[in-house]
Amino acid sequence: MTSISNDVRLELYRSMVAIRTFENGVRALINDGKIGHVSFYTGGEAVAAAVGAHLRMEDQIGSTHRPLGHLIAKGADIRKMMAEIAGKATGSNKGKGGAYHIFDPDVGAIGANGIVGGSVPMTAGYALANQLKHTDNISVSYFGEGASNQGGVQETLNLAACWKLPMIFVCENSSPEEQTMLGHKIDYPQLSITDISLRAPAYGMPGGSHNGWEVEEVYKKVGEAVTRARNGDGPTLLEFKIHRLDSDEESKYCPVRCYREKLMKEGILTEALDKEIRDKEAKLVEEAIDFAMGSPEPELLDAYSDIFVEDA
Ligand SMILES: Cc1ncc(C[n+]2csc(CCOP(=O)(O)OP(=O)(O)O)c2C)c(N)n1
Repeated sequence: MTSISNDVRLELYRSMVAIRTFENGVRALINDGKIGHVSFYTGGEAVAAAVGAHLRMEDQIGSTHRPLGHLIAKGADIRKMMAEIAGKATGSNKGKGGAYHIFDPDVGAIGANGIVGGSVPMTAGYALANQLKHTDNISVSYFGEGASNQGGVQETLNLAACWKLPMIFVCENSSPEEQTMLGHKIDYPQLSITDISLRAPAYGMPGGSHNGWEVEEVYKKVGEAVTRARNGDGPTLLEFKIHRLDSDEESKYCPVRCYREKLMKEGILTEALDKEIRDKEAKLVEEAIDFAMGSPEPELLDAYSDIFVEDA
């Protein structure tokens, strides 16, 4: 197995800290009564950071109702993101999308979606476009374990396998399967369907289930799937088990904490470097908050603009 360079390892850590810091900034605004509800990504940072580290700007991601980590790891502008969440005219989508429908096409973030499972077929559309244009760009579709049972998601898995679409299905599973799927009760020899990735062979694609709080494990598995997709070998269904967490780093399943401890043990991260990384991300988030809070509300009549594409 190829080893991960120390530069990449530190970048994975920085990316996770960036996501956590940004979401904690959003939490503070909610607590101050300055913005409304947001579905947080906290606990999934290792997945987004690892996926983001493998993708190019030209690759696309389709996201969920918990999109902030996905977008940050894809390189989205956090000032515009913060303004979008605050419903301001300077936001990524001029304040019309909010946290649940945040897009940043400049970096291939082609849509968070408040409809559970809604972005999965759309992301396959981008994969099909990449294929038809004969590029080796790929698309990554994030969804949750609840979304995995949506009809559109199942249809997309099937079609993506049949058409060998250059895409990766990334299921972030934060609930015990026993609560949502009865596959574990199945009574066939050697078969117990408790992992969502076990649906992959049913559709004729590779897949696997892994710890989603261990960033290097995620990075390696995503890397294999990215190579497959770029080489024209079709899609992969990866399931990452994660734990949805609060703002702090107390949990043993906190990806930021796990990785900080690992990198410190190995002498790659020091207290001083950790502080430098955190201070830098905190300053960027502070600037994003100032930008968002100082930005104007959209004009009422702007509600009618940017609805239809003209001269398409
Ligand atoms: C089509 C649809 N049905 C129901 C809802 C209400 N809803 C919002 S989040 C959610 C749970 C989604 O679970 P999952 O996909 O596992 O994501 P998680 O929240 O666990 O990350 C539901 C049912 C919705 N937004 N869209």
